[in-house]
Formats: sequence, structure tokens, C-alpha cells
Amino acid sequence: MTLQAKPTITVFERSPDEGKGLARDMRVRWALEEVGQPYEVRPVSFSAMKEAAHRTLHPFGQIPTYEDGDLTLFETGAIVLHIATRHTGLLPNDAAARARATAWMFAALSTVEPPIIELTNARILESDKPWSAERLPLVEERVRVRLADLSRRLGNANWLDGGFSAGDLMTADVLRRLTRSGLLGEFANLEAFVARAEARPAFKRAFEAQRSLFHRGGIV
Ligand code: GTB
Repeated sequence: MTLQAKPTITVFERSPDEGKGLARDMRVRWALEEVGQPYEVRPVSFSAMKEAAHRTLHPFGQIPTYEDGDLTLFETGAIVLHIATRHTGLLPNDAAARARATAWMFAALSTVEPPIIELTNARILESDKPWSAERLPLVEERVRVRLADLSRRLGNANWLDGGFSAGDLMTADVLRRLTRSGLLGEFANLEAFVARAEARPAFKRAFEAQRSLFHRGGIV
């Protein structure tokens, strides 16, 4: 495999979150910053995302994608795991601890994130439906159940399993989506966990990079 100097990621040309770092390129940027790997960014419009050229990179016509030499990846779990595996800094050396950190990545994506996405859908996409007000408390409760379990496991620890890992990065990024919902505020240790993650210099660099892209109007 030939590797180019810098990997390239695709991002929203103009993110609907207006620079709040809520789109999923944020976790990839953050992982790259944590390991000190410089990267290029290729902004993609909503229409270009659905065209054949982009679909060769991403079968579902979404962002982000990751290209490094002849390797192309989609799905942020796979991308962050690839970055964490190829560099030091995001996964422990001990094999068992490494496997547990990976389990937290999967937990973030397949156990914690789905009800949070469902909540966003319920609040935004379904708000005009006649059944929306009745359904919303059910969806909120599903999020609350996950947060309560996560909060119990985290307890007073700084991170989920020892030192900061890709599992914490993924979990914190997933939880960030909730900061304006009020739900995260019900769990003081999770709120502190997200604040601790956002205080990391790598997070700040990644956040600023995506924010400045939005404020420059998507043109790099
Ligand atoms: N499972 C995939 C992954 O983890 O990589 C999900 C990728 C995904 O959902 N990508 C979204 C996308 O490309 C952007 S992040 N959507 C366009 C489409 O499907 O046509 C989701 C997102 C979008 C907007 C906000 N926001 O405005 O706050 C937050 C998150």
C-alpha cells in the first residue's frame, strides 16, 4: 500500500450545525489531532454527496470519508479505529486494555448513539407530525436509560477505562449532540466527562478547524 503524506477527509461544504462541530467529521478531525497526524479537508456539497463520484468513496452518499493513498474508508468507527491503530496515543498498549477501549468505541456507536440520533429525529424531523408530542417523552426516556447506565459505570473516574482512549473520544463526541437538550445536564459526571474531553488541546484544534471552515463559507 502506498501512503501519501496527508490523509484527506470529506466534510460538509456548509454544515447545517453552523460550525458547532456536531457533524461526524468532528470525531475524525479530533482523532487525527490527538495522534498529531496532519490532514487535508475536501468540502462536499449536499448534491455532490449523492453523485456517483462521491458514492465510490461512500456507498451511502454521506460524509465523512477518509482517503490515504490507495485506502478509502467510510464510517467514522472504522476511520477512527484505523487512525488509532496506525498511531500511538488513542489505544493502550496492553492487549486486553486495547480490546476494552475498542469495546467502548463500539458501545458509543451501537448502544449510545442510536437513541440520541432518534431523539434528534423526533425533535427536528418529526416535530410537525400530529403524534410528535406524544412520542417525544418515550424517545427521551430511551436516551435517559442509556445515560443512567453510562453515568453509573463512569462514576467518579475521569475516563471510561483508565487513560483517555478512542473509546472516550467516541463516547464524548456522541454525547456532545445532547448538550443543548438538557438531558446531559441530568448526569453531572457525564457533563463533566464531556467538558473534560472538550478541554483537550486536540479537541480544541479540531473544533476550531471545522468552525473556521464554516465561517469561511466552506471554501478551503
Ligand atoms: N454511520 C455513519 C458514520 O458514522 O460515518 C453516519 C454518517 C452520517 O450520518 N453522515 C451525515 C451525512 O452525511 C453527516 S453527520 N448526512 C447527509 C446525508 O445523509 O445526506 C450527521 C449530522 C448532520 C448534521 C448535524 N447538525 O447539523 O447538527 C449533525 C450531525
